[in-house]
Amino acid sequence: MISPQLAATLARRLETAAQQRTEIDCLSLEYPELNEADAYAVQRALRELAQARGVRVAGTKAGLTAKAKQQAMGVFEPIYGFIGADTIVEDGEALSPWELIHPRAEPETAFILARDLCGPGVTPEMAIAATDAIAPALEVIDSRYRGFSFTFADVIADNASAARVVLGKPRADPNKLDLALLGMVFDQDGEVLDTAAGAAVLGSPANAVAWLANKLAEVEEWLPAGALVMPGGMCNAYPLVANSLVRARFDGLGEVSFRVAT
Ligand code: OOG
Ligand code: MG
Repeated sequence: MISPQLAATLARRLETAAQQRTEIDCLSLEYPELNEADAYAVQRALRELAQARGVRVAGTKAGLTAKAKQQAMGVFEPIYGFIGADTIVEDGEALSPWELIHPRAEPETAFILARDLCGPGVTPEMAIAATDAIAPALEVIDSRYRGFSFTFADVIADNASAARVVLGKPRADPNKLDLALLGMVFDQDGEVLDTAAGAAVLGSPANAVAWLANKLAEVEEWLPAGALVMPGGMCNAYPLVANSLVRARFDGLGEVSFRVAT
């Protein structure tokens, strides 16, 4: 296990890369022995740095929960990261790509929890029962690593490439949706980029939320009431193009969009 000092040093390296918008080499190049537990220790140190800047943690994201995403990134296991309240963007707002390094957008169905969800033993049914509402969302991911390329440990340390969450205004009762069958069309200026159904995400996004609660239990953490939970992108992520309108429409749920500033 890496020392708390090294975890803090590596977290500062990632934080500086994000703040200065400069790509860095993968941590695994210098520390090839970095394992999953080490990487989550770096991520927690990164979260502490954000909290020390006054950032509130608004929720948790799961990532690499869809086969399309796993294949695109060459990492075949789900991961998680934290969502800083300062990274949440309102539906319809413009997003400045120059604040980020090489941002990409991906559609997700956001969960807003009514009650704590604490593993182990959380089932998808329990995840739905603890959910207040589902909202359409677009996550903007941005790797701090050169060429948006990384190992499993690298991407965990880099807070699962978290950068922005564009949270849609519509809200739906999870009991009124068939989450596995929920169809989605992802477009840029009306041109279809990709399509998917909820089942792309571990069979159902509710499975991803249950996985997340159970995974967090390994480090005695949980998903608290009021948290925003992102279950993972339903299809590939696409690079932001200046001055375009990025939109995702969900069957029975509504849509979310943002404009990419020039
Ligand atoms: C890792 C983050 C993945 C998702 O929804 O799958 C993620 C990455 O692809 O850079 O947020
Ligand atoms: Mg995502």
